[in-house]
Amino acid sequence: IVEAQLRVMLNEESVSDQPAGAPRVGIIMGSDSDLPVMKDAAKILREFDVPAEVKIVSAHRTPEMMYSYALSARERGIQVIIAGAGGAAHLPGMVAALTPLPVIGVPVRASTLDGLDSLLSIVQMPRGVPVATVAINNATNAGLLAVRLLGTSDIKLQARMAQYQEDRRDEVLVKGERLEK
Ligand code: RP5
Repeated sequence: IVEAQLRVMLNEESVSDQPAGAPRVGIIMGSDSDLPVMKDAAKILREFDVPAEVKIVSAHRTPEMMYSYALSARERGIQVIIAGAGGAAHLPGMVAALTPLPVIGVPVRASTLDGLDSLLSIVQMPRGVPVATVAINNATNAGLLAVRLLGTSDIKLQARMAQYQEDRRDEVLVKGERLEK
């Protein structure tokens, strides 16, 4: 269901279809209410033709599923996990505790505390269990960081990231030139 919801969201923004192949990145989130934020990670991965899977896995509501997801991810070929959650956002940290894969945490602004609760829940991991935490609601950066991590052993992907950075730089320069005119 979440994949279908995601397709609808991404098609609205005319993004290309899911790239073929076994998923290399697992995008998980605590609730379907996180999808409007987390879709941005999927969008980036599609842009870079990195196959990804998207699932709802809750640390609190489906703890058994979280456990089996984290324990099986590596043997299924997943190389990076992006985990988004809001409020008492335990999902990224719990998953990081269960897998040797790199975990990127996305604090989702989901409550009356403006996302600060999610940010602190995700970023304040104890020594020994790292989660690479991006800014509140910044699933785009989570997608980009996943591409960079994969790029350390995939030179084609790394070259595409370098091109992406050049394109962003050019965009800024063009905007600057327009302002000066
Ligand atoms: C967390 O609680 C989810 O990650 C979500 O951000 C938040 C609220 O979930 P819902 O009540 O909208 O399902 O587990």
